[in-house]
Amino acid sequence: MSAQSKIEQVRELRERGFVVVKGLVPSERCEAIKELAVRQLNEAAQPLEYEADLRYPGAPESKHAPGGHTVRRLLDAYARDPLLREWATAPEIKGWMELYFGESPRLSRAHHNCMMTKHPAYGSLTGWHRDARYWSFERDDLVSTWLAVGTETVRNGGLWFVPGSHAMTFTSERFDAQKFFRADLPENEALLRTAVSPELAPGDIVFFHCNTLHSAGQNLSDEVKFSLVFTYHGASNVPLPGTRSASKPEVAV
Ligand SMILES: O=C(O)CCC(=O)C(=O)O
Repeated sequence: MSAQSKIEQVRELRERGFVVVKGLVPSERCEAIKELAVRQLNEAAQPLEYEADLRYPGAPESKHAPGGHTVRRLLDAYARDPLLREWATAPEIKGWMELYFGESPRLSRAHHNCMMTKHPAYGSLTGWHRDARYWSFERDDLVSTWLAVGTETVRNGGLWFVPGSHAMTFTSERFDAQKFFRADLPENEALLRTAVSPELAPGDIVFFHCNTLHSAGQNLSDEVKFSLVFTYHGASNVPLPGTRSASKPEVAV
């Protein structure tokens, strides 16, 4: 367990836009989660999102191309298995989110809510972005938990974050049409040089804000990388009616 207190972790999240908490999930639980993920991936248990659906750089051109059925996400993790549901609503997560939001937390089933799978072949890289780009809530104040089910490093496509970027304002020209932060602009490039990629061990969690700029490379190892990701917000920060954010019932954690 991290030596940092929960209060310090929340403070770091507020200041930097992300915080790594080491060893939050015990190794037996992490192994059970991995076993489940490997089984569900092998069974191609629906609902799934394929790399070919998104076509980020490195993904197959279509589902008919070689590697066309490479899975990017095992969707709706909350409904997949009690093991995942229990983690999503675990007392340690509830307590953490209560401290951050200062009110009862809600889990969004419309965003993230998935087991990310990054494959060595045909796994794509994800450009710089803010998760809030397509999310619609009263306030851009949501926090995601990224559980490293196995080791995550730059080599196998671990996350990169720009410290402090959650609190920065940018004009719209600094993003492209898909709302990716443009790495080709000199003023963006200078900021992106400050990015860091925390190495994660199995059971480590990254808590990150929905406006924190982040990206991830391709998986250059020879094993699939699994990461379990959920998103939370305070009860008063409701999804806007009629949007994708309001398309699934939320969970009172
Ligand atoms: O693992 C990746 O490629 C990045 C995933 C990500 O940032 C996202 O889905 O928002």
